[in-house]
Amino acid sequence: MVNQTVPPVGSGPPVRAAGQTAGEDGRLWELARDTLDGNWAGGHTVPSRTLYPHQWSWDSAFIAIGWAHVRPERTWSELTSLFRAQWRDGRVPHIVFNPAVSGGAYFPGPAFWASETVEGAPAVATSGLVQPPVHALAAWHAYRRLPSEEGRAALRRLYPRLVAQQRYLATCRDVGGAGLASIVHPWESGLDNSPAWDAPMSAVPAEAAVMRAYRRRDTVHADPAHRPTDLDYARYVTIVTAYRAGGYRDDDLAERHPFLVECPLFNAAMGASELALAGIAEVVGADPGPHRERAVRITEAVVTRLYDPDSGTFHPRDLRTGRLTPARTVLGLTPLILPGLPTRQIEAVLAEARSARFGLAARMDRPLPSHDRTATDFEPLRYWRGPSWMNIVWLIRHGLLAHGHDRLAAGLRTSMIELVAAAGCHEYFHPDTGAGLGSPAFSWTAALLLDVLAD
Ligand code: 2M8
Repeated sequence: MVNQTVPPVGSGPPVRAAGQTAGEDGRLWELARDTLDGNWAGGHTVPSRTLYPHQWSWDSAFIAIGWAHVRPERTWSELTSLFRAQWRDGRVPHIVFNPAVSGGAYFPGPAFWASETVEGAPAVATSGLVQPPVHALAAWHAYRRLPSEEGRAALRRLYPRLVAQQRYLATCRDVGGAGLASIVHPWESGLDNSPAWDAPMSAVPAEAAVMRAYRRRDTVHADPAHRPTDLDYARYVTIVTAYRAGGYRDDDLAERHPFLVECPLFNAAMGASELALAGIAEVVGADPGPHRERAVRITEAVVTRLYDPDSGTFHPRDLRTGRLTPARTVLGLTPLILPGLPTRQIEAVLAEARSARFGLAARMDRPLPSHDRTATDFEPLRYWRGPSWMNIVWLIRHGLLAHGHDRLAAGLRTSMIELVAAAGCHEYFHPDTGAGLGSPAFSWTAALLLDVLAD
């Protein structure tokens, strides 16, 4: 049995929404607020004006946390606009397309997804995939930061939608039948080209030539050497094409779908969100009990299905082969966000995090990488194959706090602040030098910086 007595990520005493801090922190505060303001599109925030000109699902959850510190009303607009695009089956799409932005501004755009042809999709064009369910966790964290009547009203509106989101994942996506959700595309993990997906992706039939029919837009705005490869994109397109051909239905995924994986972060987020929902349920007058029970069951399933005693860390399980994928990526550390994680796994993951692979310390000498820095396929410049990302660092920091590792959590907080102080609100950071990479004005970096500055 796992224990559930530790408060979930995002709980703790409500904190004053900081803001007017002096000196260097004040400069960073203004930079972060201005970055968010610059990306505000009226009703929602784009992750980046150039690379990602629409609304992204898990970005919006992190962004909502940042808005709570500077323009609290936008926290609730951000989440409300995202959930307005929820499908009838409960899925929250990973992209909500802004009809005012040209269809060609992002690949793959609305015409590729063709959501309007699917029954149960919303009126607005969306993708058919999902992203890690960090939304209940974000809503609860933001509310705890600044409890208000407006926040309570928003939680009352959001609660049934958040419940439907979790229900979709726990039922339609439980392809393995063990109580975990499967992702059907690397984009659903949020860590698109992580080495964690190399093994399952190598089985997806695709050739780089597939991309001759399309035009990538990301490489217009970012250095191609810092992005997924054309072969990655060929496979991304092939997997979406297969899912779309089945009307984005989930009923026979096991028989026909080329990519089916149980991801540790995705499922840890699902478990942590159940605990957040228990908190929200208390505020809105619903029963928190079933949420707590589900959190226990998900935690147990994450441990049983995704922990490898030989490596001492968590790995995704590839349902096509039944095996855990071998790479030791930062995904392996993320079950720390589960307050009920058993001591054995906490200790193992801490050892992994503190090893030369990730270098976690009370005083970090380099940023936390997204992949094992001792691995031969570690790529310090290429997206999720090495660079450091704020949202992952923020989640792991909260996991450390939930388990009482305050000094290590402080190491991550300082590292986040130092990265932005030196490089700005970049999308990701070089894991050795801290140089800024990707978009230079990236929303979740700004949002989560505000949140750690406020601590
Ligand atoms: C990245 O993913 C999108 C596809 O969803 C892309 O590369 O075009 C990822 O970093 C993902 O985690 C993120 O949500 C998205 C928008 O910031 O960009």
